[in-house]
Amino acid sequence: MQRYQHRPVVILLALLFVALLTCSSPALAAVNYNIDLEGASIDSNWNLIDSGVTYANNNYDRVNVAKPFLSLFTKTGTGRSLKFEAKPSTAVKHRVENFSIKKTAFDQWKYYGFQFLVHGASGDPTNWTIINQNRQDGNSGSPIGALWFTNGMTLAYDIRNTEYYSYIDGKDVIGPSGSSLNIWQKSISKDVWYDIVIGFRPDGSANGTGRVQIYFNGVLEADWTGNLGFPDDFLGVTNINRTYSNHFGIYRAGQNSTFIYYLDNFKIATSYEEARP
Ligand SMILES: [Ca+2]
Ligand SMILES: [Ca+2]
Repeated sequence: MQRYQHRPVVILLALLFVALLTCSSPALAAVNYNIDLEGASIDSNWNLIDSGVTYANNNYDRVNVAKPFLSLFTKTGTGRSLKFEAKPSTAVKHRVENFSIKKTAFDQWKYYGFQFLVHGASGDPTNWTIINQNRQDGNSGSPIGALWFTNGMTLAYDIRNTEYYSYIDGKDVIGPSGSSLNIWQKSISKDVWYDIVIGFRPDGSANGTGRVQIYFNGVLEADWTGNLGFPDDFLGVTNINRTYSNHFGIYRAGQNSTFIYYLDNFKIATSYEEARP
């Protein structure tokens, strides 16, 4: 009798294990953030609050940009979007940006999906104009992933790694293969809403497992694999961390023209399907 007395406990544990296995798989994917701008507000410090989450401003420039504005202009004609505006000026840089997520770990997928429109009152960019960027923590250098207008109305996605960089923690240096690697380009019209989803998985090492996917209007247009981001101690910078922050808004070289951009249904998720705006 003695040897069988634990049998019900063993059976119960086995059932629990099976139940856990069955339930855990679908929970792996998740929408982390959903910035639909409905019921959102912008406080006096230019922080965005949507569905109880605060997206802190990263704005060092309140002279050459306008305060972000909750607009009635949307793709569907209902609800709210977020309007960003940079003004014409000869200042070196213009910045009106908010953080979406900070200290995001490397070696895992995040998908950043949103709708956007460049207003017809905007001048064609004449210098770099970033609308979404991933910046590696602990390095004040250029972004490791940037969605940007490089010149004119060509939207591009560029990445950086140990071969491609332009500025590392105060050292103005260009990588052996150039300042950044372009992996996608698209000609954009003003006054047209577009959908984009950026899949981003930095590795920050030399094993080539970093990956970026660009879905444009529902079509996979770029699927790039390689080294993405910087390893610890790169070029002697001891505080480079294998985490990054995502910023959205406008960050550009100073230009003598207006740039107005609308953003809506910005989702951050662990799969493309969930991040589709
Ligand atoms: Ca909301
Ligand atoms: Ca909306």
